[in-house]
Amino acid sequence: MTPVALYILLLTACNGCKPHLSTDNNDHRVDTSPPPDTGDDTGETADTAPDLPERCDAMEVEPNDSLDLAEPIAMEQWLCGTFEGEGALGDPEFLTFATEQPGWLTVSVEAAARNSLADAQFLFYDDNGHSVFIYDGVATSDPSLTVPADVVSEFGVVVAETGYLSGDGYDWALLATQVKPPVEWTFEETEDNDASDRANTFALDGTVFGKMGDTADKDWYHVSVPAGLQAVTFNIEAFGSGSPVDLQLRVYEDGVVKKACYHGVVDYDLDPDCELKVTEAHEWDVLVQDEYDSGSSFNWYTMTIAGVAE
Ligand SMILES: [Ca+2]
Ligand SMILES: [Ca+2]
Ligand SMILES: [Ca+2]
Ligand SMILES: [Ca+2]
Repeated sequence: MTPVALYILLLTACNGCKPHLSTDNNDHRVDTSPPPDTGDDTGETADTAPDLPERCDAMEVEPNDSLDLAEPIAMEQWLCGTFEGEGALGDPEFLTFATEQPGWLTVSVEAAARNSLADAQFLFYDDNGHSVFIYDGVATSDPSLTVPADVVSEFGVVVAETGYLSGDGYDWALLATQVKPPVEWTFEETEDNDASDRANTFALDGTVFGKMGDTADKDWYHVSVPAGLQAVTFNIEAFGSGSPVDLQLRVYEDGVVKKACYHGVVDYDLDPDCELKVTEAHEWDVLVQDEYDSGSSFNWYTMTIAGVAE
């Protein structure tokens, strides 16, 4: 499936899954839209730089409404634009950028943070056809994504308004930047670990780096808990550090669920964080999977399992 087809499919699938904003701009929000371009409009001088709005390094160049018209952008710069189209999908912004070295990268869109009326979302994809759809960040409607990009590649982003709304005040800003890994780990998962009898051995007090690499991926780990501890803690770091996942974790003993963890201390922390009290030695199998069975090469996590001494 092409990214465009996927994009349209996902947009269609999600139409109505969020409340639509009123198009009547009468709620007294601060209008942060860029000032009108009062410069000479020669129509030809694309290199003429208009005054940039605050915290913008460059402005989008329309039309950028399809894969064929995708706009190459520079990394490490805030690109600013406005949803202002009339089509059924509002004003999609197709953008591309290329990395120059392997590593991790973050793509962030700011709309609410800049007092925009827009609820922005984006589709992110690489040139191998892997893609992921991002609606929200952590405790904000502004979407952000941090992923490993192990090979130098071109990437694409399609930014759109969640309700396909557009007009004055529906501004957005996007930054694609290379970053240090946001997490540390002591070993990496080894597939195929999709069943408990193929579980990866997990040494207590370690941290695994794994991926929900495919749809409905199941990652099993086996951990031996020695006697003499008072508790064992399970901590997943993923969504909170920019991964596009919503994971759950289950601890099994002899095939019976001992503990199921769905989120952190607060509900909106999607990363499971829980503990099990212990009084003796145990042999446990731990299953990590996505709440919605989604998977891609971008869907990473780390999990730490640690013993708490008496
Ligand atoms: Ca636009
Ligand atoms: Ca556009
Ligand atoms: Ca996996
Ligand atoms: Ca697996």
